[in-house]
Amino acid sequence: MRLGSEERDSFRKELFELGFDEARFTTLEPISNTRLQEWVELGYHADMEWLRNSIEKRQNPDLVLEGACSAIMLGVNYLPPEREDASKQKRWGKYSLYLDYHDTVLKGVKAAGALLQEKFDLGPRDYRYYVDTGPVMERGWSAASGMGWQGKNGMLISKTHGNWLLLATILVRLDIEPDLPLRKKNTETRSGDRTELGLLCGKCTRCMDACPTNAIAQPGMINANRCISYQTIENKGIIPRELRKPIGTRIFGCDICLDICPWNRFAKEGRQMLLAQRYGVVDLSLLEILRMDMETFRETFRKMPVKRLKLRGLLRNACIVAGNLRDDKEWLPAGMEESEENAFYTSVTEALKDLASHDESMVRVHAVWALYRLMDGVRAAELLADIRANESDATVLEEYAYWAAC
Ligand code: B12
Ligand code: SF4
Ligand code: SF4
Repeated sequence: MRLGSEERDSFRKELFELGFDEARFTTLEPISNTRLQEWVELGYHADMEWLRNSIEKRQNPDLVLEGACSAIMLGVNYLPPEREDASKQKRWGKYSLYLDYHDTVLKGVKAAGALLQEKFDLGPRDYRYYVDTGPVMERGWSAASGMGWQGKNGMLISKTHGNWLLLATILVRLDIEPDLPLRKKNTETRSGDRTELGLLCGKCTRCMDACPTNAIAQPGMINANRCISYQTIENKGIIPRELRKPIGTRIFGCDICLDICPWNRFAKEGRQMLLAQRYGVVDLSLLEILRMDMETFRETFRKMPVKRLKLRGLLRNACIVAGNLRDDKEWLPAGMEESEENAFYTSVTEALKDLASHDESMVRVHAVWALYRLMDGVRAAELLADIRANESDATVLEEYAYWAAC
């Protein structure tokens, strides 16, 4: 059975009604270029070995669902409403200000699957769906479907929604008339490289220039080892010392190379039919986070992406933000008078001192780093003398030794 353009377009409308902001169709075939392989060979996947282990499947969708000939690429706009204190929001990756999209978007994708069965007489084994976690290159297939193109920042950028689409995929054993990929000069055609990196970026390099850790190794190629998003979300251990300062005020995720992109100017806030906002998180103060206990963590981040980081990971990230406080006052309480700043720094220092004795050595390393960044070295050494005397973990002792040698 082949789904012609009329039926396809009416199905698309139903997908919009389910809450998707984009629904595009593409034909599947093995991917001819080897960019994913090169990326992994260069070590840019950091310790995400699951990416290396699934290269073949990612390159060839037939290994994921035998006989699948089309992909339905779905996009959900997650641009939150603008707030007066927008700068606070930049501390968190925007996607983390919602209940975990893996769950909420999945509900829509399941409903789309049910529609496929009902309308086109398919069985549950005739399609497979994923939200982020499957062995499918979601950005490449979305570009192939004409939803947008992959920018130099690696993101799938849409002319309508800018950088603010979350993606989902349905691979299906149904021959669907494909949508056409984008092409330069705003025309669409089937010819040429349908997924050219940076297709509509022109000479712009804003994202590459803005990345504070130089993580964009080449246009469209992110070295995860250097990426703040990887370090603050995926890395479960110690964050390399050289990256801690450039992490700046970012506590979870990073949108710097997204925010700077001029294509966002056309984006409007999302309808949020498949997302559930938890915007209150941006109001958490640094001291509240540094002092957070397990129960509050569970309650605050229930069903949210931050939950996966666990409290110890959040404390680690908060220590880094605290250590950077003197470089950027972004996390200082709003409206704080200069005369009150000393008291604030004293409270932060006390909280960090407590974390320097935390059960987890990984938290202790970052607390020690933060105290030395915030204080004069001699005073930090004095403050930590008793704690250091009881320290036996090699990674924490290395942090002390580093500062002693400075
Ligand atoms: C691993 C991963 C990460 C890693 C690595 C990021 C990276 N750039 O590769 C880390 C942890 C750093 C990360 C960070 C983020 N991520 Co992420 N991540 C992924 C994941 C799971 C796999 C990406 C991957 O395979 N990377 C390897 C590179 C080599 O592949 P690629 O990016 O797909 O690009 C290659 C292919 O397209 C290939 N290619 C070339 N030609 C063709 C042709 C065809 C037909 C195909 C199919 C492919 C193809 O070449 C490209 C370049 O090498 C995807 C979900 C998924 N299943 O795809 C989400 C995903 C890319 N992440 C997402 C998001 C939102 C983020 C963050 C914004 C989160 C945050 N706020 O902190 C940041 C953005 C960082 C950035 N600038 O990329 C979204 C992006 C949505 C969008 N509009 O693009 C995705 C799609 C998740 C989702 N379902 O919505 N992420
Ligand atoms: S997400 Fe942040 S650290 Fe990663 S490439 Fe973009 S700007 Fe750089
Ligand atoms: S900032 Fe410029 S170079 Fe980067 S993705 Fe956007 S348009 Fe492309």
